[in-house]
Amino acid sequence: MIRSLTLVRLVSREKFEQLSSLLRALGFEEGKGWKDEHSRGAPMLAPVGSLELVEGRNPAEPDILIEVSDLDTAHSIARKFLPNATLDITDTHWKSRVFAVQLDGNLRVGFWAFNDPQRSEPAATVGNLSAAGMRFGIVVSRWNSFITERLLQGALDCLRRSGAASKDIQIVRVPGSFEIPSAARMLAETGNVDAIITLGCLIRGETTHYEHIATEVTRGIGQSAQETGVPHSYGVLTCENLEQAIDRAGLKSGNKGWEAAQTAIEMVSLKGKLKRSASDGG
Ligand code: DLZ
Repeated sequence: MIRSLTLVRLVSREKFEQLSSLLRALGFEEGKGWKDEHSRGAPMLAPVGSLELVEGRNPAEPDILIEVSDLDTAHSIARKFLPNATLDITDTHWKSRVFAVQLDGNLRVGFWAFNDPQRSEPAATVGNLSAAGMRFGIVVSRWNSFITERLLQGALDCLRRSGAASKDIQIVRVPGSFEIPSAARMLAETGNVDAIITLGCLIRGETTHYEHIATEVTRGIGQSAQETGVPHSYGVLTCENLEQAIDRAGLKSGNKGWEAAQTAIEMVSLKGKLKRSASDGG
């Protein structure tokens, strides 16, 4: 298997120190150098390297291309080191800018950056927010129903607006939050839902063993998600008092039921994408 790629370029003895300092100033990490009776080497390490085959239009004239995070700063550093060199920045046909430096006889390097810096970031896999065709289970506790019914309405609103059909939403009611994990697991194991939205409300002031219930509910929901492979979203409010619960169920702090439904949609979509990319071989 490939471990790394090294491009070796011979430079003159006079230029060796000067070029190593320039490349370090431009941001290369200095690798483990070597020296014997005939020669010496100064590896310059970049965080990412690649060997790129191109067909058609050549992206740039130097055959070594070094991407930098800030082209203008790199350009002014190069100018300081090489005051007599021609170092014009030019636009490329691939939405970036580049300047080329003749470092030594056979060492010509292009420094470049995308015009839009976000293009350099690795592509991320993210779920989208369309719920069409997805099947959801909602497990909602009756305890503090004044709050949990609002969470349920928020979740249903989100699912419907995102394209879920009513026939694809199954609501399961349980006595209190403590029962949510076991009901969620039973539902997940039926294989009839793509995700589960858990909704409950624990209020510290009114619950003597609040900490124990909250810990157990959170752990149980997480465990059910991991062991069944069905995404579970967490819409169980853990509040200091009723006022805080009201805020989180539709007043000041939005509706956590709505948010939990949106999370569920995103996770179903993400799961589908990851499965497809795995079956496509990445
Ligand atoms: C017992 C209890 C208490 C005191 N407080 C709450 C609460 O604030 N929120 C909630 O969802 N459930 C509460 N429960 C009920 C427990 O979750 C559980 O339903 C019962 O202990 C029966 O197992």
